[in-house]
Amino acid sequence: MFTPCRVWTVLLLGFCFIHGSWGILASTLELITVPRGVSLTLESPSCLACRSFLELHHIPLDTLATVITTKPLDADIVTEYNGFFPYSIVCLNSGIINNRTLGLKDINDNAPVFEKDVYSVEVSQLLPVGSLVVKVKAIDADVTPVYNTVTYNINPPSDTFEVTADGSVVLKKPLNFAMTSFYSFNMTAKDIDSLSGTTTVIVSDEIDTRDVVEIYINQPFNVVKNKVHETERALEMGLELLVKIRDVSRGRQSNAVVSFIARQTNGTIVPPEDVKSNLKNNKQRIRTELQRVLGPKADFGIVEGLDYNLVLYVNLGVVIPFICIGGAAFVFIRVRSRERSRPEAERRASVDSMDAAVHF
Ligand SMILES: [Ca+2]
Ligand SMILES: [Ca+2]
Repeated sequence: MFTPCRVWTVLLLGFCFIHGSWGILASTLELITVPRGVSLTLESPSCLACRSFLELHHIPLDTLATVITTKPLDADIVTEYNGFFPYSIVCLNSGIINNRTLGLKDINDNAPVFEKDVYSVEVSQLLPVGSLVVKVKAIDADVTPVYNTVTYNINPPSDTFEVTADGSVVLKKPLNFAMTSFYSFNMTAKDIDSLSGTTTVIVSDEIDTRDVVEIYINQPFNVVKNKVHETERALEMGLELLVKIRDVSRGRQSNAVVSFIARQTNGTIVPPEDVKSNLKNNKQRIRTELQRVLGPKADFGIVEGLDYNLVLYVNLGVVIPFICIGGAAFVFIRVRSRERSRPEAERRASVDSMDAAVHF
């Protein structure tokens, strides 16, 4: 015997069923017999996301009602319920609640996505083999573990790096930034059906700024900036060391200030004081190499902190004339100003006197 307001599901259409877990798409989810005169409503207070997928159709006094889907059901949306949609058919007359649980079988419709498109890290060349270089992570939005478990790979496989199951990239053999200024490789994350995401890892040298040497080159900043590679090679020839230019900045008068690191052929960084001694002791040879690249007037000087001696020397040739011009203008303005304040006769006498002086 029916209670006054209990509704009964008599037919399920489509590919879903209550308390089960297969299928995902259905336009009509359940067909309900309703006691005459009973009003119904559909609720899903514990899962607001679920409510947006379902709709109750019931004409007042009709003995049939339907629950339909308003869009394709997606198990991944309700991950907190492990793919189960809870909802209720409530009889408004009596307040009786008929609970439902719609179980959805997940499908593998999401590929893993890395948290970053590019992982860029700086590490020391002295990093021991077996050390962690960087940890990558890819998220697969499928709710079922079998579909959201990812495996990581380096593509193509690297001689220098390898990746563990949890996305940790570790060092397989010592780094050598003398041979390459940085390492770059691609990684993939795949799920069980080989749906995949990719990312790029860039590993560059962790430089101690105290190892950087700066020199001033008396050539236009843009010229040196456009010949970084050639300037690097010229310094290498002159210093007989491996050189990596880190920056070319604009010095005074738009000339160039070049920052670089020098290494032995085994990759060891040469202390800045040794590099500076080399620059001084082999100045002519280095100048000659720079002139091959930057022109016959190219020269350089060592930048010692704020001691831009060469820069100041060049600037003085410009500053001093400006000081003179500025001083002359000041005197002229002072004379004109004082002229206006003097009586006319006195001013004319003074003009005559100045004219006479001009024509001596
Ligand atoms: Ca997946
Ligand atoms: Ca899915």
